[in-house]
Amino acid sequence: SVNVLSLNTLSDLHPKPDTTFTYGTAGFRMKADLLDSVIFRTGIIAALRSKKLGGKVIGVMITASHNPAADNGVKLVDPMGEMLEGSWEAHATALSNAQTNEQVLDYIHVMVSSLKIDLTNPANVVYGRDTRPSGEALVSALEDGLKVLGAQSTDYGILTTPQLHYLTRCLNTVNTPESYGEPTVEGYYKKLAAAYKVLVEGKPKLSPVILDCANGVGAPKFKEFMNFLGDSFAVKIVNDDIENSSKLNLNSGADFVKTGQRAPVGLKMTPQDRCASFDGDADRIVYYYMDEDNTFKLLDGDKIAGLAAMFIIDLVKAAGIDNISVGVVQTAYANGASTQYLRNTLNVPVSCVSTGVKHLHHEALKYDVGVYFEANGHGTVVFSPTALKTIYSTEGSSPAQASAVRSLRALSEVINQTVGDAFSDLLLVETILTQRQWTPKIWDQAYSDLPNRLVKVVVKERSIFKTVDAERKLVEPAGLQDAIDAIVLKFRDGRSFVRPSGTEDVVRVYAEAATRPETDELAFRIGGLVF
Ligand code: 16G
Ligand code: ZN
Repeated sequence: SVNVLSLNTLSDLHPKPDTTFTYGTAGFRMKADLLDSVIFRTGIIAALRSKKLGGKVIGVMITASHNPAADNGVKLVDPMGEMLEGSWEAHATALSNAQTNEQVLDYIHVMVSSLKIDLTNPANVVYGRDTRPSGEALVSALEDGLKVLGAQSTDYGILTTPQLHYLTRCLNTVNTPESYGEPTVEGYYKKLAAAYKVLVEGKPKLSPVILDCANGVGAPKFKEFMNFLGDSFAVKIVNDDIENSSKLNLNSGADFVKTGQRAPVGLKMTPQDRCASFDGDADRIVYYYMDEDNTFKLLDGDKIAGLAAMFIIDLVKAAGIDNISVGVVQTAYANGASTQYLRNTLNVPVSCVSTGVKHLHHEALKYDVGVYFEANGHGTVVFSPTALKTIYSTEGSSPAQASAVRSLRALSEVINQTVGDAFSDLLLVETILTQRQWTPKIWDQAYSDLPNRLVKVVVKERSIFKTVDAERKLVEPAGLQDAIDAIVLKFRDGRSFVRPSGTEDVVRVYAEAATRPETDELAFRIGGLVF
């Protein structure tokens, strides 16, 4: 049973502030100075989750991704490197909101009995953090939480979020047929670099990619990675100042570039350049370039999904494999033109799911090869066990087929299948551009994005907004969807939807239409309905 004395002593060190917490799509995330008790209790949840799963390794990542330096957050990683199982989000929320030590203990007991957790099971937890200065103290809070149930733990120090996902999966599959790689950061670098070298072997090298690291963890970690990539990869890193924490994500990074549709600070583009931005924990990436007439062109998650799907479909064909189905998963934020391109040009099935990586990942597992990306640049490709078996048992009956098979195998290794990974997605895109000898402009020509606008509307109570159909339709407040539909009808290629944010106290309005002025007007009019 729980050692009450130790729980009380440790819990007293991490008093709960007068705030209500929610474990949402981004885990717990807020101003770092409110997080001490939350992270302490997250340690308890991680230990319970591990015990529940018979001692499997659970990951804990301390990061606030693209948010400002003063924020921080925490997210749990399940054994195969996926996001925490949905039903446990409510337990994390409940435990974080317990008012007293007694209530903390009570809730632990509720979980133990309702979930039939055997407390005598071992608990194993690994953790890492991004470069935020608040991370160090929060790690101590986490360690205190892990002590409560006597969890075994390993501190992996500063990591990108996807590296922690990778490590968690490797640790849980070590010495099994599903082994995912050597469970070290070096093992991660070696695996990706070896696969990348196979993919670009013998192809003329492209000009260096200019890489904006948002002054976050991606900078030191990508530099480490370069020791393994060596000559195979040419990069020019900008925004790599992690000493001055106020610069983290400031006017830089994938979120800034995607939202503002402009280049980050510290990056002077010329029309020859191919640029990419990571976010603050390196699980998102967007590309961009400048056209001859100096207009900024964004290649977002939708463009990456299109490129990846095109490439994989071609490779599967070239390999002479005909029993692997490729599918793409998007959210309602995917540009309408990207969905058209996937469906009508590539002829791939496209599913639309609710916002949040866990929904995309889950849906992508339904295909043999599932490509999923959010427009914001978070995404990856997952290969089913059947697909992997086919790829590894096929040899190809001509040199061209054999080479396509080799590429497919290497592709399944270069891609981080646990979660969207900016490093791995960068290598994926660079592979395709190198194999095809394409400029970003050629890549961009697959389709033209419809103009689109995303606006935030501050409302009194965002919980009154209820959506269905992968967040594309409102069922509450009553009548609002009809009003939206009536307006959308008047716009050429018009599409608009309204959903409550899962991470901010706002309602988001998305609009797209045939032209920029029509899009702006559509967004304005739908926003007016919500307000
Ligand atoms: C979270 C999600 C991200 C999503 C965003 C939407 C994960 C790991 N992260 O950050 O995928 O795009 O929320 O935010 O699932 P919103 O609900 O405020 O629009
Ligand atoms: Zn992120």
